[in-house]
Amino acid sequence: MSVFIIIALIILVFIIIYQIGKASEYAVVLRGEEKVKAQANRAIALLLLVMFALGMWGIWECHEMLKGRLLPTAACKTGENYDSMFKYTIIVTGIVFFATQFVLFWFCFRFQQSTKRASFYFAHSNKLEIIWTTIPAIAMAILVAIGLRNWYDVTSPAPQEATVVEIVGKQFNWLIRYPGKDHELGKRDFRKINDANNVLGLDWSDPHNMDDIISQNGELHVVVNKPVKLLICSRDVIHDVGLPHFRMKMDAVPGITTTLWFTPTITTEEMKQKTGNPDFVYEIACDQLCGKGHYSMRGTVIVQSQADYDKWIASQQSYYAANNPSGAPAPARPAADSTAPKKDSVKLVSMK
Ligand SMILES: [Cu+2]
Repeated sequence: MSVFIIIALIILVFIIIYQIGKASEYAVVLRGEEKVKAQANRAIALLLLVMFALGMWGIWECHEMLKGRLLPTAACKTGENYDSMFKYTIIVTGIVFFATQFVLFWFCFRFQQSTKRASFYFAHSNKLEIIWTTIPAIAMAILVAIGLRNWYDVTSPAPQEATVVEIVGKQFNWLIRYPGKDHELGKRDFRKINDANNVLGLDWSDPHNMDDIISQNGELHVVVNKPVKLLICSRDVIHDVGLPHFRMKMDAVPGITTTLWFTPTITTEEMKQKTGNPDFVYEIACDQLCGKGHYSMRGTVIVQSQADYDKWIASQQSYYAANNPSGAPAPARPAADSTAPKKDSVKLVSMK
C-alpha cells in the first residue's frame, strides 16, 4: 500500500512541476518575457545557494551518522599509519572539495545575469595555469609519497624475529601452515596435493615438513607485539587475504607466493573489551570473488599472548602425524589423479 502512495506522490510532484512550468509560460505572455526571465534568473541564483547549503548539511549529517562506524579500530602500527594517511587525504581533498564547490555556487549567485554589467573575457592566463597545476601536483605527490612509504612498510622484508606463517586459499577456505619446532616450513609440490591426506602437497622427502602444523579451520594464530610474516598462496583460483582490522590485503595467486608482514598490537581478548562485543573476532575476508562459495570464505585471526600461543601450538599435532599415524611416508599420489579436475572447479565450470 505504501508503495502505491509513494508512486502516486511522485506522479503528483511531476504534475505540479509541469503545471508550474505551464503557468510560467502564460506569465511570460502576460507580463513580458524579459521581466519574467530576470525574476527566474534571480530565483535560480538564490536556489543554487540554498542547494549548496543543503548539500553541505547532507555531508555533515552523513559524517555524523557514520562517525566511528566506517573502519574498525586498527590493530597494528601499520594500520594506524594507514588511518592517518586516510585522515590527511580526506582533509586535503575535503578542503579542495569545499572551496571549489563554494566558489562554483557563489559565482553562479554573484555573477548572475545582469544588464548593468558587461562580461569580461580572457582566453588564457599563464599565471593561473601554473598555480592550478603546481599546487595539486605538489599535494598529490606528497599523498602518493606517504602511500608508497606505507606500502613499503607492509611489503618490505620482515624483521628477522618474525614468525612465518603460510596461508593458502582454496575453494572455499583458508589452509594455514605453521612451522613446527624447527621454525622452518618444508617444501611443497602442487603435484602431491590430495584432499585425503596431503591438502597442501607437502613433500615428505623434506624433513622440515615432518613437524609442520596445518590448520584447516581458517584460524590464524599470531602473537601480540611480535611481527608475523604471511606467505600467501592459492591452491586453485585467485583469492585475496583481506585483513580489515590490520588495514591490509594481498592477492593469493596460484603458483606465486606473495607476502605481507605486520605486528599486531591488540589481542583478541583486549579487542573484545574495547568493542564491548564478547563475540568479537579479527576477520580474514576473501577480497577476491573466487566462485560460488566466496561469501563463506571467512577466516579469523586470533591475536594472543606468547604464553597462550605456546600453549595452543603445543596442543597441535603435526600434519604428518595426524595423517600418517603409523609414521610411514604418505603414499605418492597416483599419476592419473593429478590431471583429474578438482571437485570444486568442476562445480564452478558448471555454473556458467
Ligand atoms: Cu576466495
